[in-house]
Amino acid sequence: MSLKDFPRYPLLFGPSPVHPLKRLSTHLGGPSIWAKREDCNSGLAYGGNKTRKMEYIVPDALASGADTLVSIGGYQSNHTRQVAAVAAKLGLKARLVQEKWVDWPDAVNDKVGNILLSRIMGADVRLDPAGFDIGIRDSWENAMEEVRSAGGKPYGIPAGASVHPLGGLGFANWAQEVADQEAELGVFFDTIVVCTVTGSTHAGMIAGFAGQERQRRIIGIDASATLEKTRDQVDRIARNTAKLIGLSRELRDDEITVLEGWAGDRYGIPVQSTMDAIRTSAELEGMIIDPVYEGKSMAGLIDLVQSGDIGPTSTVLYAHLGGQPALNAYSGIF
Ligand code: 1AC
Repeated sequence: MSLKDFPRYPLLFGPSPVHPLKRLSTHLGGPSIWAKREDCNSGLAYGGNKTRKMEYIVPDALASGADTLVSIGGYQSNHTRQVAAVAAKLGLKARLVQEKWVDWPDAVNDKVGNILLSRIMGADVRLDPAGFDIGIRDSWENAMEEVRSAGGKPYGIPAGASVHPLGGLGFANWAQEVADQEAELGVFFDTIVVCTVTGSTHAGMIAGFAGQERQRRIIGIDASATLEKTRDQVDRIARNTAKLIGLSRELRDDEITVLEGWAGDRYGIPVQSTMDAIRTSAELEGMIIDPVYEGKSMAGLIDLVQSGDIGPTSTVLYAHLGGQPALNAYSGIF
């Protein structure tokens, strides 16, 4: 079985844009830095990385005869917002468990940004006081039971669509898309930088690039602040996805890199380097990134360039995953 054998329901405009970040590259004085923009990959509620994953999950959801997508995330989950958008597009209901993953003192944290968009799209949004955890949660299983008891047919999508058996396929396909864009543009990205929390974005890339057998580093920057859980999850999903898409060898341990140092102490809480990275991207490139995911991965990228870990002759692709609607819930920091 290869990636092409999995049914895919089109939700994206097409390949997401790839473009150079010239002023950022000049500012950092070394490698050539580019971005691939999942924040403008689709017309569904500002798109994002989960929309790409949903392309491979929707066929299974439709085949199951479900009438309700049930998912989970924090109050400012990008994932649940994208599930709400896909449900609206398909004419399904969305039941969303929004846990208090981040204890953030912004009065409108549970009212603006992603959660506002989910409400506008008609999702049944329920707040839950539980804190951050990337694992499978009782609240999510209970939500599916409630849908069943009310006579509905739920289809469960775990946090970030990550531990869903098909959750890595969307980004395995991203890796193929990158290879096609490299051929068109005449570049080779020897280094990919991506934020990682629930793991399947990063893991899917690892599996997808492994099949290309070219020498490149895929650097996951941890933003979970629960490093070992994220590392284990990336490892598991990458290996599972590699098998699914028919990689003819085991992944090597050195293909799975999750770096710590930019998450701060807790998921969802920006630290100084996050804020600096957000301002740098905005002021030099007009590229808006967020305080939970991309601000942390961009802080990692900047430090890795400045320390020489990413060398001056590298060509780097920064994966923008589309987290920025959460900015509304963090206005206080600016
Ligand atoms: C953590 C999965 C995640 C979200 O938006 O809920 N990125």
